[in-house]
Amino acid sequence: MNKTGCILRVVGANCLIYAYNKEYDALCPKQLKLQGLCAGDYVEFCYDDSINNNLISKILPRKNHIDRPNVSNVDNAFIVISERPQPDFYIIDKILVSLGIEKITPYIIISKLDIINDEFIEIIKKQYSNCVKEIIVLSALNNVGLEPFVNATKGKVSVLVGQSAVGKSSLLNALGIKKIKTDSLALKVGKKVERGKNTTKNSQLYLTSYGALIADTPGFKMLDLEDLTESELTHYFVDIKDYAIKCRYADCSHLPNNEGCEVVRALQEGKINQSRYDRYIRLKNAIIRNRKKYGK
Ligand SMILES: Nc1nc2c(ncn2[C@@H]2O[C@H](COP(=O)(O)OP(=O)(O)OP(=O)(O)O)[C@@H](O)[C@H]2O)c(=O)[nH]1
Ligand SMILES: [Mg+2]
Ligand SMILES: [Zn+2]
Repeated sequence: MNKTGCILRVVGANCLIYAYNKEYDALCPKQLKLQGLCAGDYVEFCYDDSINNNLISKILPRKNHIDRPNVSNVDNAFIVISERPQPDFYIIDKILVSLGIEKITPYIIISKLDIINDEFIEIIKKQYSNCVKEIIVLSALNNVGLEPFVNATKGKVSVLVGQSAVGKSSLLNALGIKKIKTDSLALKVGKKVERGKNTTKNSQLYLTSYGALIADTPGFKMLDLEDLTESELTHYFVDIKDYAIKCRYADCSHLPNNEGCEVVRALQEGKINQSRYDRYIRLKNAIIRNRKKYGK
């Protein structure tokens, strides 16, 4: 009889499946590998006497899929940031747009609470409170503030996203997932790390004791945002979108010199964060440049 389960890991043709509160080994036929079978995929499988193993017969339709980490059916993404290595806010904004397109619920985790300044937390909150479901501040090293993360991940498929050495693997270690070694432990937070040397390689979903599936990741591959239209871009800047919709000018660029523009007014009234707005314009300009370059 067929069982249904969720892929935790694919290594060659060997898969680990989570189903009915148990883990199963199974083999994946070549044609399903070619369909890109990966962690997070729901599959049908059953025991096959001829190979003395479980065999996967079908991948069920996907809700979404991201390339790096290579995971399907992602509910939540946690963008992990800390004061060191310094966050690149332009990249964070682009990740937020990508997550919006894939309909993945965004969260921000400010990690290493034990060594960061209150001002840093304030800077993040000012910019992102209106853009993510929740901003969670925690210290994996001291086991402080983990509960909101546990609540948000319970029963869901989540990915940890963020540059190297921000503390993603440490967080999973703090949850008791022992299989993950803290890859960067040996690497000091230095130039090399800040450039983004990634040390966690494979996409795997880890099952926590409280029933969450979480992928620790080597990075995040963004979609080609430059192919978006300007209004699509605005749609995924959720803190700007509502004002843009109310703007009285059709085809408004919402640039600072547009008198009477609703976005500009919200900016002046402090309802839109200036730094977020500046990066919105920067990304919009990148889109316009790209369109000109390719004559679209
Ligand atoms: N002080 C302090 N240090 C932390 C905390 N969490 C992680 N670290 C340190 O930060 C460094 C990087 O942590 P990792 O968990 O390996 O970072 P990562 O995000 O998994 O890095 P990659 O696997 O390279 O992407 C390690 O030296 C950790 O000990 C924390 O809460 N407080
Ligand atoms: Mg890691
Ligand atoms: Zn406008």
